[in-house]
Amino acid sequence: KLDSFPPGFLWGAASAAYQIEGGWNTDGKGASIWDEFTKIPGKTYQGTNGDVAVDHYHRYQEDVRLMAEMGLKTYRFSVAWSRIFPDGSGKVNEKGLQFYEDLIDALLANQIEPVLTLYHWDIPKSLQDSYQGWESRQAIEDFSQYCQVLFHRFKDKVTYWVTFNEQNVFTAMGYRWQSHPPNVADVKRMFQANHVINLANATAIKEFRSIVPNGKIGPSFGYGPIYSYDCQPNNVLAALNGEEFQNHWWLDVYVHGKYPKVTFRHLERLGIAPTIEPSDMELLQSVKPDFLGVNYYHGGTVRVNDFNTSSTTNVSTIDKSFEATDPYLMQPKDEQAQNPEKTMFTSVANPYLEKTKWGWEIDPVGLRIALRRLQNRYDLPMLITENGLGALDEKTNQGTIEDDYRINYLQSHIHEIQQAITDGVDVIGYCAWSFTDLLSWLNGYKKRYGFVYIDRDDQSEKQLARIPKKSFYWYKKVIESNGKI
Ligand code: BGP
Repeated sequence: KLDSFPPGFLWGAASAAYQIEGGWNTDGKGASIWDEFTKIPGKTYQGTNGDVAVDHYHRYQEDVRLMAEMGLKTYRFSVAWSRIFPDGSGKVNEKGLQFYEDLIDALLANQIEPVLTLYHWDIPKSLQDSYQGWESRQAIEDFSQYCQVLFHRFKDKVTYWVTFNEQNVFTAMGYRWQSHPPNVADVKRMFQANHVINLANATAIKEFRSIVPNGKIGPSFGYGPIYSYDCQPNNVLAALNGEEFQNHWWLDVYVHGKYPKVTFRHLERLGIAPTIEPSDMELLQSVKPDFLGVNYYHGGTVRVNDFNTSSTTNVSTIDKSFEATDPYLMQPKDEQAQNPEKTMFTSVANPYLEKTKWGWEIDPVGLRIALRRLQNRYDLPMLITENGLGALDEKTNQGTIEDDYRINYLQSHIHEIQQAITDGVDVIGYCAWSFTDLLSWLNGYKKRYGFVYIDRDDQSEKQLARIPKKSFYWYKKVIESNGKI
């Protein structure tokens, strides 16, 4: 029999500013890079954007009432930097601060613990325009100013703070794949911006220690455990590479203040390692988060790249200056520099796992594996800051949403968390993604995650009406029973 969840376990749900708030230029808010990016034709599904989103900015009281009805213990949300500093720095916009204060007060009045994310991908556009955002060290200073305003204002109300949401995702999507702003395709710039963000993360945590001495702060990382395709030793080695390149590359910096050696050397050889200034590593080593935020959707399966069968290999173009010792360094260097992991591993489908409609593998046991690996390597309390199922929910003729598939998904993941806790892992809470349906960055409003359905067809004055789904009532029971499901 499994142990029950620890007393005080933080049962929650999560969201992010751009995905729910709307009011994109209301009460003095400035534009963020997402306000701009979603208007570029072809970048998002059917051109959807967050101008109105689910209008949480105007309806937060109604949303908090529903959270209270559900019995939520915690709610994770993000602050839009451009509401606080419309131009990214300079003058504070009091109305923006007041909005978050009102939200936090409403949560506290209902005994809901706020978890405040400082950065969920929306740097103010003016900072992108004036100095290329995260590529400039000036962003460290401006981010720190912004954080300090929030630390001072909410230090007595908010205990849990998240610095950056999924730094691994927004740097890759934004600086490599051109599928997020700033819409860049340059791996060297990606690693440089990533380094600056690491410094911003460390600087913010340093400030936090003196301003909010009793608070808890940490990053939320998009973690997926990497599996080897099979037990062929070269594939096992590829999985080791994958785990380092996809995960430890960030987590080792957050927790141990250092970059993993194998990946760093590899990037150096390719001329794409970040430029590190003398005091950088000292700064990174001087701070440590209080907890790790873990966003879990799925892991990845890898094997060694077989360049003999790969169409991208043209043997005649191989640069003879390659280190001949490594059998996998078979591509020209400049090509490798744009695809640095190709010689380390390649991703393959896992034959044992089902997928969602969007091709995301469904792997509850992977969550237990994730928690175990993270506990072993980093030994910090963990808060699951996201986990959930995107689906095309439809209203029945009775106007209800029977999302049993979501209940099954969440239940199986919660079960694995319980197993991990029984194993000895320190998990302090679980925030399902998401509370209401919201904007999926690239997939628009049809990919729904919420416990609360947002009716986008309703043209009455009740537009964007909130309808609790079947999963809402199920999760309410999970919370009431502290996870005895
Ligand atoms: C995470 C993000 C969330 C959320 C979630 C679901 O990476 O932190 O903001 O969007 O993924 O992703 P999607 O909307 O692409 O299905």
